[in-house]
Amino acid sequence: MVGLNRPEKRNAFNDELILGIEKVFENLPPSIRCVVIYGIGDHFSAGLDLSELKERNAVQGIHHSRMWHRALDKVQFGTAPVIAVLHGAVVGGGLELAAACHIRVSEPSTFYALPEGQRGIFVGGGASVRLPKLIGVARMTDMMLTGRVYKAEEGERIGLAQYLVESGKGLTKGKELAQKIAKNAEMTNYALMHVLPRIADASQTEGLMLESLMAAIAQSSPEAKQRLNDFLEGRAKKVGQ
Ligand code: 1HE
Repeated sequence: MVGLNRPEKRNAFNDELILGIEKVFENLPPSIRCVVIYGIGDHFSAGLDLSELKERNAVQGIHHSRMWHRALDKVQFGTAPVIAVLHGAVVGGGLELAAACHIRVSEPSTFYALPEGQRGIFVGGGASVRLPKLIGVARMTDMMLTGRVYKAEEGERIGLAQYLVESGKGLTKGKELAQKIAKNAEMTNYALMHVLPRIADASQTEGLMLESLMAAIAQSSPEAKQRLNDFLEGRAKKVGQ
C-alpha cells in the first residue's frame, strides 16, 4: 500500500512528492507482487503543485516534465502491477499518475479533469501519451479545451476506471484485486506490464511477432507447465470459480 500523504494540499504534487513516488517504485522489494496506491484525505490528488510553477523558465520546465516522466515510468514499468484506488479529485497530474497505473478502481466521489487548459499550461506528466490510450484523443482534447469534468460513473463508462465500487469500499476492492494479481505466474504479470504496452505502440507486423515471442517464453516457464498440468488433472479452478 502506498498512500499519497499531503492532504492539506489535496495531495498536490510538489517535487518532493513526485520524487518520493520515483524512489518507492524503483526500490520495491522483490517480494512485493502488487501495489495499491491511494490518496489520504478527501481526494486522490489535485495534480501538480501550482505554486511551484510561478518562477520556472522553459529549460527548467523541460527538466521538470522529464522528472515526472521518469517517476511515472517507474510506476508503469516497475516490478509489480499497480492498482490506483481513486476518490475525490483525480485531476491534472493526479490523473497522469492514475493513468500510469495498471488498474483503476473508483469510488462515487471520484471526479476527473485536466484543468491545465484553464490554467494556461499543458500536461507534462505523460497524459498526452497515456490518456488517449484509455479514452481516445477526442475526449482528452475536449477535457482540455472545455474544462469538462467527468464524474465517477461516466469515468468508468468511458474507460478512465475499470471498477466503480460503493463509497468507502475502494481499498477493499483494490486489495482483493491485488491478491488475485499476486497469485498469477510471474511471467504473465511481466508480459502484461512490459510487453503489452510495447505491442500496443508497435505496428501490426512487429506486434504480432512480439506476441509470439512472449507467448513462447511464457508457455515454456516451469510455472506455466505446472499450471497447465493442474488444469488437465482437475486440480485448477474452472473459469468463473
Ligand atoms: C493546491 C492545489 C494545487 C489545492 N497546487 N495548491 N491542479 C488544479 O488546477 C486543481 C486545483 N485544485 C482544486 O481545484 C481544488 O483544490 C480541489 C477541487 C482539488 C479540492 O478542493 P477543496 O475545496 O477540497 O480544497 P481547496 O480549499 O481548494 O485546497 C486546499 C489547499 O490546497 C489550498 O491551500 P491553502 O493554503 O489555502 O489551504 C489550495 O490552494 C491547495 N491546493 N490544489 C497547489 N494543484 C506534470 S504537469 C501536471 C499539470 C497539472 O497537474 S495542472 C492541474 C493543477
